[in-house]
Amino acid sequence: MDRSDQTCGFSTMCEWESPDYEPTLPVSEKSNPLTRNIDRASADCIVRTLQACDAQMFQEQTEASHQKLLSDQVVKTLMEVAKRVEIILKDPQDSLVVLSGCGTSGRLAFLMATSFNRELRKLNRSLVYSYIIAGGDRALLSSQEAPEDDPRSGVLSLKKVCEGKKQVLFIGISCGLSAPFVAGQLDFCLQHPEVYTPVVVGFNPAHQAKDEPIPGCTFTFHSVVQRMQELSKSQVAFLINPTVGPEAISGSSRMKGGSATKILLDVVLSAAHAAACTNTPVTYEGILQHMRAYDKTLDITYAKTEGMTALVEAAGRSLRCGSRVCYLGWGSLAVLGLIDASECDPTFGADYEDVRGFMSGGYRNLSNNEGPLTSLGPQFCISHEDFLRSVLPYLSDQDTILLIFTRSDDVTEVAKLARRVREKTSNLHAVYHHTDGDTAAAEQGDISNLCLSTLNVTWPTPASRSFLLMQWELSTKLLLNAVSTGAHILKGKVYRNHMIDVQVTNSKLYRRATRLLQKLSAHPESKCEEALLRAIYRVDKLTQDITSSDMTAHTLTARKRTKVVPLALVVLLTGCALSEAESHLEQQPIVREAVEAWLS
Ligand code: F1P
Repeated sequence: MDRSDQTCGFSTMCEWESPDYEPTLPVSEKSNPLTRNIDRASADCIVRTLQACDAQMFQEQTEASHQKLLSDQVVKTLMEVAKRVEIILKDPQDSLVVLSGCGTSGRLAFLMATSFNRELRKLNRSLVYSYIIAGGDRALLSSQEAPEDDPRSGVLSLKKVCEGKKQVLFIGISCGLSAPFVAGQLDFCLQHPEVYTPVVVGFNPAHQAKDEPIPGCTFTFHSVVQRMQELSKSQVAFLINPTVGPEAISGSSRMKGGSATKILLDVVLSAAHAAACTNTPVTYEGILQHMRAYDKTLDITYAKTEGMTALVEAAGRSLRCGSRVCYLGWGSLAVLGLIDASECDPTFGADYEDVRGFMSGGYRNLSNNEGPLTSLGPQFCISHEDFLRSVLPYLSDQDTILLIFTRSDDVTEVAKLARRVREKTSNLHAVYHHTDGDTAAAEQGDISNLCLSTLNVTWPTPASRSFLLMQWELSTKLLLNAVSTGAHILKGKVYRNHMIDVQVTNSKLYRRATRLLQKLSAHPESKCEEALLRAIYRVDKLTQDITSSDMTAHTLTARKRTKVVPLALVVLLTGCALSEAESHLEQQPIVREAVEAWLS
């Protein structure tokens, strides 16, 4: 494939903001004009394109555009929410701050709730944060998309964590303002204002919140957001919904949606902590400055384009030949490795063995609600010991191993593990965060000598260690998102800028898949849905049983299948039978190539 650099001309920066651009889609589902040909780009161009997409997060609001991260209204709302958290921190008795979401949003809720609780523990204060993730803790490490559609289970889990509480600040995260699980929780909060103050975080304008009926409910995400908008005038509900531009891979909210979630909530919770613990009042300027500092985080990270490109190339080579990519991390950066790896399955139809994360100390250091999950299967074995036992013996030079650590970690331990890995593969790389004031540890040189590439990220000495860690976390998220996305692009798992092998395991993904088939095949919706169902049920003719089943049944069956959308597309474009499409895709797994080869 000719991976040219043509996508790297970024002249169409704001095309997506025009009212005529994909007018039926919310911002979070639109395709980004910057990435139209990212599937054919070189590794270097992929990284630079992702940089340009991420930069859209910090674009200024213009008169015609939606509110942005740094917009006046957003900053004011962040201040108000921070003050609510401050009140709870000062009087934690019978109070709670709950962060909740599905998929990546739930994983980030977990990361922030546990990190800020850790800060409180250090100060000997009561812990006030709880997290909820749709599908429970197994969803921290694996794709559990179906519970996202279940508003009742959202409410039940909320009631459970809040039992006996008299004051709850509930922060519901849904990047697309779309998950029924979160809509149910917000609706419940609105019905019990004496206890609950709801905050919604998402990245679409309010009128673009999902308005699809939720089976068994009288509300939609849209109607909940409308009620909240009304109530936000009297500050009994809050909406934090700046737009950050379409995702680099259409709808992949794990990328900018996840990063923006982390930026916003890190800023809110840090401001509240400073106010409650060090008497530094929450101010407009303080919030704005903190947000701007994250803009610098992007600059510092992407200044390492060359190192990132080397990692994308190495990971892409591994995935292309059916080998694996492993992230071996320390501290909270390891959690970002676990998160990034867990998302490859639903996003690219990857196997859990393709990209895996491991954490020093495993569940001892993870601090998840349900404790060790190793009994659920090999996918849930996450410690470095698990890696040494079940992965290391089978490694070869084709596998890519990435060490992720900081100056604050035990560098001797990192060097020890690096030596073990190096005995099996030379394809070892490192990402190392440190400040310009740090003196290099002796072992650091050893580690670099053992690695094919080392991405040394040097940060200015910060005002606070906790802010430095948050920057390292965001930077690691950007890096790993680039590595896993870039590697899957090189493997052919992206068609133009769409996740062609997306799992069709909940209503949002089912609709997205149908839309994608319409866009790529130009056939009407009914025909596309028919092809999708044929690929899900693996039949050439749909039976009465299939057509009379509801979407939940379809998405449950799709869970057991692979390559659903690629198959449906080949069938639609060529008119061939499913079995033919299957063998064609086996010979040419890069879907764009498979389709073009057939059509020519
Ligand atoms: C939640 C989510 C995503 C995941 C996939 C399915 O989305 O689980 O995190 O990557 O797209 O949906 P949202 O509710 O935050 O929009």
